[in-house]
Amino acid sequence: MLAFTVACGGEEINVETEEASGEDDESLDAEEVEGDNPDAQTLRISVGINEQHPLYDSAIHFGELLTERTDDFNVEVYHSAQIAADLVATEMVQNGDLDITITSTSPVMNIIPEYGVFDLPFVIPDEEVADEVLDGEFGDQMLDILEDQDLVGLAWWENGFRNLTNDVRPIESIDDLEGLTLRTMETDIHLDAWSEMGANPTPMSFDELYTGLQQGTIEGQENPYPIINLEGYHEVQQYLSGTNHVYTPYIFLFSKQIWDELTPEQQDAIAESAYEAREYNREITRDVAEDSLEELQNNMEFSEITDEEFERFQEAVEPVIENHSATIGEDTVNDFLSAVEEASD
Ligand code: TK8
Repeated sequence: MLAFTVACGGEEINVETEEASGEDDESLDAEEVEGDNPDAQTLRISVGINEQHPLYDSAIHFGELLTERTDDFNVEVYHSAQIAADLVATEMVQNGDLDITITSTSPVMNIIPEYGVFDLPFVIPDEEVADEVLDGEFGDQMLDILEDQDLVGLAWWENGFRNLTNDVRPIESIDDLEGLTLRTMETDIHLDAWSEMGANPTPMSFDELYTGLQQGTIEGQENPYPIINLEGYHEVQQYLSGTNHVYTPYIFLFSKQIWDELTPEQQDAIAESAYEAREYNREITRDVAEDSLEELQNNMEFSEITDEEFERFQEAVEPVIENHSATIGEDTVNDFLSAVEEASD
């Protein structure tokens, strides 16, 4: 059992996980991508979402690309936080106890405050801008700062634009949010944003979310369409709103301690495979997002947010950038806003 505490929303959250011992644990369900080399080194990847989600498939695709490039490695992909939920998995990668995790950037802000920049709401307007910002100088700069924290950031993959679900009423206007209890990721910025919008948010690790919704501990949550659909939140939530309030990247994190033991050729093979799999990941994630929305519209009551209402949401969260600039770092916030502006032209 691995346990530690993170501070979020002025409260301490206890994070616990059953640490998986890996290879020989028959109780774990993983996809193995293997070459012919019996002496190959096994790289374990942990993802928090389930095996239906395009992230899992993309991680397997990474394994295929890597084993085509070299027979030095096998890859094992573990889904559904079997090894650990995002934040703990990231800590394990830092400590050299796990090779790779592909996580939302949001929990990473508990380790590297600059990573909160991606949580500022209503900044990235569409996927084209997201790609340009992440693939450009700003994205590189954000990858570079990981190294001081014993992490090697290899590629930006996609979680996507987040949308709101709940089980109380249709949310069409910001006024409808009043008092709604919402799960947010473990980031102060999302907590603050939803408080500014009038809801009653609470931070929770992703692996507790379905049960929280099912048991009614919380009334709503927000995630991209593929997650809402493939994790089955429509089974326990009736209403869906197209809020598109923030874009969450997935980041491919490799353990620096393990990385430093590899040869430059091995490092290149891994880096190139992670980078190459990015295109595949974005493509399938976007396809699945479209299909997921269609399916969700059949299973939930869907509300579009009118342009007028969208502006009211945006106005309500204006203080959030100012409130969190000092924590994230003024320079990082300004670089991010400039990169988005440039990409939007
Ligand atoms: C899955 C999480 C998830 C995130 C969340 O591991 O916690 O709501 O959107 O994707 O990273």
